[in-house]
Amino acid sequence: MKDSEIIEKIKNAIIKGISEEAIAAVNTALKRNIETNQILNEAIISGAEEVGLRYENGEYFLADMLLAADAMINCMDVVKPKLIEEKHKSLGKIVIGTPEGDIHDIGKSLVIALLQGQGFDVIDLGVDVPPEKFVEVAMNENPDIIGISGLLTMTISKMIETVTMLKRKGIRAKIVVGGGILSEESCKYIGADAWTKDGWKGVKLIKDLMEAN
Ligand code: B12
Repeated sequence: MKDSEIIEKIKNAIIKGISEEAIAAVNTALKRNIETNQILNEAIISGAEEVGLRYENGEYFLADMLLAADAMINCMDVVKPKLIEEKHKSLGKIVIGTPEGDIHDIGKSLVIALLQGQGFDVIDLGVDVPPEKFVEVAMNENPDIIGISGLLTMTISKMIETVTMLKRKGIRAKIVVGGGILSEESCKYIGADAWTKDGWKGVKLIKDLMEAN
């Protein structure tokens, strides 16, 4: 089987929500030394995006989507040890979470895997994180970057509250917001330093922000 076929196999198994098939294909890919970045980007992220689209189009129901999310997370668990083994020295520390009121965590999990794969230390605050929690952890951990993953327009106000509180407390970390609903305009409105709706672009702009520091 060609490498591209194994990648397709992982992606299709995620889309179908068949964890065992997806895990077996990821293990094959790792044995064949297919790059972890390729597995993440072309199979796992690409599969997650396709599932999101199908759900939005009404082609998929909640149960289909949750099975697919499970398969994706199971695949990431298989890839993670390899990602950690590959990283040599820490590129920086990132605290990340979704704003209060928002429980979408598929994109956050993916971007965390990408960041860890590139050598960042990531502290995951999880979902539905109140502004005070971001501040508390930022004060204790002194991260280089704070990431907020937001998928709901109605929680933009919470992102603003979080950024305002972080700045008021004198936190100097750069703030990056990510998520499918964001735009240049909403980033300015939130008061963040950068924004993205693409995981890889996010990793690149985080690296750029670190260099500019
Ligand atoms: C899956 C999903 C759900 C799942 C979430 C499961 C889970 N565990 O995450 C469930 C069913 C629970 C759900 C619930 C709801 N959802 Co929903 N959901 C989606 C859906 C279909 C896919 C989101 C997704 O996972 N995309 C795939 C990932 C990979 O993309 P992503 O998140 O953008 O992440 C990428 C980048 O943005 C980036 N990134 C993400 N975060 C970060 C952070 C940083 C720092 C960086 C650098 C990068 C980065 O990296 C990722 C990889 O490239 C979207 C529609 C869509 N197509 O996006 C709606 C959507 C987000 N949901 C929506 C809504 C309205 C809801 C509900 C309110 C529905 C309801 N009426 O109950 C609830 C809200 C629940 C809550 N309180 O949070 C709306 C939001 C609309 C809006 N503008 O506000 C959307 C857009 C659907 C729509 N078109 O109406 N949802």
